[in-house]
Amino acid sequence: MDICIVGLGYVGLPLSITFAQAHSVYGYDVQEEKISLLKKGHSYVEDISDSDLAAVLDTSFFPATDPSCIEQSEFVIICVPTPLDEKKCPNLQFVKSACETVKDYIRRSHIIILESTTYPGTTEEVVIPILEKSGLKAGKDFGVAYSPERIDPGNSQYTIKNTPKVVGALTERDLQRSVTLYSSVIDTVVPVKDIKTAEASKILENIFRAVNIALINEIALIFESLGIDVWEALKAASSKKPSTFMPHYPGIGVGGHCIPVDPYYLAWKAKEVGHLARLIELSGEINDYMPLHTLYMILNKLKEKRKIEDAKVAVFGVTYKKDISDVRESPAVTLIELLKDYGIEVVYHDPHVFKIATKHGVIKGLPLEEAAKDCDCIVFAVDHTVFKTLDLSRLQSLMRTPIIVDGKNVFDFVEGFSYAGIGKVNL
Ligand code: SAJ
Repeated sequence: MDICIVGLGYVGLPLSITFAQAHSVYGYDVQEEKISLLKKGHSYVEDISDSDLAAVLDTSFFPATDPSCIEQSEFVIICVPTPLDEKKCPNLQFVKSACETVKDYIRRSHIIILESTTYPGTTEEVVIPILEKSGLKAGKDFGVAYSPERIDPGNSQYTIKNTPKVVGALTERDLQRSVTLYSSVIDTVVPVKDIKTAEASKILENIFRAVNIALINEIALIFESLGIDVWEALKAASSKKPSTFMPHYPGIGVGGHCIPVDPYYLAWKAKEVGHLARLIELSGEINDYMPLHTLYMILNKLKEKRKIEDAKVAVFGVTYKKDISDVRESPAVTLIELLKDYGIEVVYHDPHVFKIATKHGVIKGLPLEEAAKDCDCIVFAVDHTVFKTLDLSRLQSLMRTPIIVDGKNVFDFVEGFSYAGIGKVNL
């Protein structure tokens, strides 16, 4: 089977490499720099090594800037971003432009599959009308399916191959062909009754996560004021059988391409049919509040020792979650912007991230000791594994004021520091 993957990001590239184990795969992307990097054997996606790429490059994986590769394929899988606009409404520009390209090369017996996370109805209300501008009819001349991506960046335990793949399609035949395709490289495929069910399953799983994270963030704030360590309470609550308690953990906010975004896709669609997604939107507000709560925690600690305007803060960790280099929607970047809004000198250290773009401009990361030197507070915004074994006495000797604000329970308690943490007992 020849396959064309449209969009070679953190989903499309790993999916291409996975399919290339068993099929011929064209990888098409509008960003020529991505294609030229791939052609030189360089992967820009952390989960794909250059050796993973080398194993299939030009033998079963063919990066292309020419969209005519779409026509030569039997299956066309669209993996493009589905962000929000500034009003937190769905921004389907990338899906639409990908479909506008695909329609120019669509042919009979094609199967077109969307993998981007989106609101139920997108495939039938947005994708198919654009594809049918070709003059061909969906379900009759070409097939259509939806199969949500379930990539967990940085997770080497759960891969594309061993993560069950949900598939919904326009017709029974489209479903069979899509199930056969995915089953050729993925251990478990979960066919569902139709496209909307498949779209709904993904948005449901991500909203479940976002709401549960908001719940534990809210409880963390309450427990801080009650002098209860929420992390200890979570350990105890998790001792129940897993089916009745699924632990989620507080932090300085939620980041990434999914959790801060996807709930608003359904909230927007719900309004179209007269529903206010109150719990979903409230969860987003609670999660969005967490960087502000962290800021107040820092200011409260600093004011005991230093004039705010004279203070220097070092943020340790700027990615959206631990042990990866992705900073998309990172709450740590939001926190850095808030600190700078207060005129506080901010530096950061993150072994995974060389520089970050903020509304105050680009900030380059500093090596650990340089970041700590003469600072008045170190904020652990991310629980990178390497942070857990830091030499705190060394850090203390470098700092001007030994204050630690711990966003992710990196440390239990630290001798010789003034310590506060999200969800911790803060004296
Ligand atoms: N987070 C918390 N507390 C938690 C879990 C996560 O604050 O208990 C924060 C993280 O720090 C991060 C954000 O939420 O900032 C998102 O965390 P995540 O683990 O959901 O990270 P993602 O977005 O990489 O999760 C991906 C998503 N997969 C896809 O979108 C395809 C998500 O839907 C999956 O649930 C997750 O992988 C997974 O664990 O599989």
